[in-house]
Amino acid sequence: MPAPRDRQFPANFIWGAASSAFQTEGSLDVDGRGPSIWDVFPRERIHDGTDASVAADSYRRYGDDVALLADAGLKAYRFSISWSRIVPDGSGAVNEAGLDYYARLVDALLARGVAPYATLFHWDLPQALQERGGWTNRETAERFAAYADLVTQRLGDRLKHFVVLNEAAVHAALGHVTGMHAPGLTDAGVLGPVIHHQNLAQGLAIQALRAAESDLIVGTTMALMPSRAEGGVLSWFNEQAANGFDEVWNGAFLDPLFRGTYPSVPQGMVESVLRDGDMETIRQPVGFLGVNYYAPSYMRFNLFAPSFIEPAPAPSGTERDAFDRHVDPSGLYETLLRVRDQYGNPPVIITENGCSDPFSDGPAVIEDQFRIDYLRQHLEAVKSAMEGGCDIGGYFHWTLVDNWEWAEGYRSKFGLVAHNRETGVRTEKASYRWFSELARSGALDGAV
Ligand code: GCO
Repeated sequence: MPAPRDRQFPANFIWGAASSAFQTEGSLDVDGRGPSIWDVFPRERIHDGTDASVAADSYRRYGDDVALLADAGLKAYRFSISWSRIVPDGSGAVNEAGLDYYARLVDALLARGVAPYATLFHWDLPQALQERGGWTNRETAERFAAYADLVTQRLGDRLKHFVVLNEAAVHAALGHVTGMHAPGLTDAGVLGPVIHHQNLAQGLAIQALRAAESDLIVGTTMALMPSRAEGGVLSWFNEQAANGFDEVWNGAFLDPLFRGTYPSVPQGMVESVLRDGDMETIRQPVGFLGVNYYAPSYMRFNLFAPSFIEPAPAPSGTERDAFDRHVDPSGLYETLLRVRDQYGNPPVIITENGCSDPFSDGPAVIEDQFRIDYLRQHLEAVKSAMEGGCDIGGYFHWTLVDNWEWAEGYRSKFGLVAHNRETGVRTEKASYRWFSELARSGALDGAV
């Protein structure tokens, strides 16, 4: 990866922060919200045995979040809308109180000059839809489009930026194959249908959004990562494994959206649910592609693993974060160039990037130099990619306030700001101040 030629981001580059409803809002039982798949996911499968009933308490303290964003000079906030706050059973009656919450949040952001970017689905499917098969059921895609239409009808006069889906690959694989996430299934046989119905939902929703308001900027977000093969004597086999994984993890979402086709491995997995016309529905122009990046993956061949593919450890000696993820900004650079070269150089926004404190049930690390270092390295990769011609318009840090990290519960903390769940006090970390200076000046400090 080349070093950036200079360290100044353009003046119109969008600096923001990202979050999601279930991880952040808390107040799960108020104002008519219906249960989602994460509400019923067993507590025993959360590492610290917690639930998200408090989270960052943002349902009640969203005003504090808005002040933190605006005071930092951030120009945008990516949050997600909880489907089950708005349509508690996934289809049918609309819950006005749920819509009101998001209207208040959007208005508060706009009043402070922070552009709202709303993700429509960040993994918290209404439980009532799961009981009808969730994403294995084609109907869920239609219900999603109806919900997306409702949101734009009601908020689209003020809310102009949408991220349709968040990381469909993670939801498909961790929720339906490994069982680490809700709905907690361990059935590789449903992977194809879950992938395809999310893609279809996305296509239908993009069409609905565009029909409802013509001036919306509609994107979608993917968890893109290079799939690298373990070396050694089996390296040829490992390459095949890594390529197969890449087709399912990255290609199964990029190719349908930008080319209207599936790569060969996922094609075989979706065939049973693919209908005439689906690929035309899925292939849609987007205002931007959201790229979430944390680390590359390493894969290898194993004769005894399902589909002969299993994760491999990162090469020894590489730096790791608290998740044991390999800290490797070159994977971000490589991903951005791939999008440039293979998918027609669409406008891109980095919709998530960041790192966790070391896992701990104790308080957050306030002097978080490791986070500043991580961000600086990854932003160098972004800048180098821009200098290489990638059309990258913004960078959203994951996340603003420490929140509830899915199966890790509260023991993983990604925020620029700490949150004391007993007192509600939010404490700015060193990274908050650093990121704020960057957002104001656009100048990445430190030597190249
Ligand atoms: C994602 C996840 C986030 C996680 C983050 C850190 O979109 O990847 O949505 O919810 O909190 O990735 O692991």
